[in-house]
Amino acid sequence: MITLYGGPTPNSRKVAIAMEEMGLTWRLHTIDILAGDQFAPDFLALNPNNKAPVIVDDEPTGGGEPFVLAESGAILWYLAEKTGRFLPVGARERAICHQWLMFQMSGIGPMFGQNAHFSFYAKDKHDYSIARYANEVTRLLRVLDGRLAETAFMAGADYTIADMATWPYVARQVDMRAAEFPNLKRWADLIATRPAVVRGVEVGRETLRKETIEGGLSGLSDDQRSILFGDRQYATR
Ligand SMILES: N[C@@H](CCC(=O)N[C@@H](CS)C(=O)NCC(=O)O)C(=O)O
Repeated sequence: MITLYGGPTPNSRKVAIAMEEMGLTWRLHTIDILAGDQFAPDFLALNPNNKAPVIVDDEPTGGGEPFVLAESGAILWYLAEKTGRFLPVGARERAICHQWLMFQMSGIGPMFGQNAHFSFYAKDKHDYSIARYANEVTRLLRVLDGRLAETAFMAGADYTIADMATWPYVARQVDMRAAEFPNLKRWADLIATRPAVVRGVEVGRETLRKETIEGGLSGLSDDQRSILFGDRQYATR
């Protein structure tokens, strides 16, 4: 059994989708990041970086004690190696899959995150920061659209963990910008129909809050701001 510590956020969805795709048995341990669950001592013992997702695998590859792993990209890679699925076999193809997974982890994830922060969550609107990250989002979508003009999926002909990592971040953007990014639209629509994806995106749905972009964005309370972006986030522990 694998326990996923996470909630209804893009990074946890990547992992839920992967486990559904791979036919793994798993359960959710909800981490409600707007309530500050990520600072609970039990969670910090799993990930001192106070971020979800984290998995605990009771039957880890190679045996031994339950295995704890953080960072969604590392988790996807571990699960793909554990099951031998959604990872190309040849060395070059595998490296290309890794390349696109890193493109998500180092580009799309952080830049989309900062874009959401400065465009929506920040109380003080700062034009330069808004433009900087909006431009990065558009640039990254353009790169991905170009790649998907050449190949069916990000790593090549087959659906892999690189697609699972990226889809939860870009699906909504692509819906709103379909005319600009037709190749991305084709790819996103195809992935959206996969039964494992339909199940995976539901992870933690019951704790989805209207305060978040995902939930409709009604605005964060002062406590929630402190937890995510303020005193609580940056307190020395
Ligand atoms: N690089 C990490 C990022 C994880 C991350 O930012 N998680 C967010 C939710 S999507 C979180 O737990 N935030 C809580 C906090 O910042 O206190 C990964 O890919 O797993």
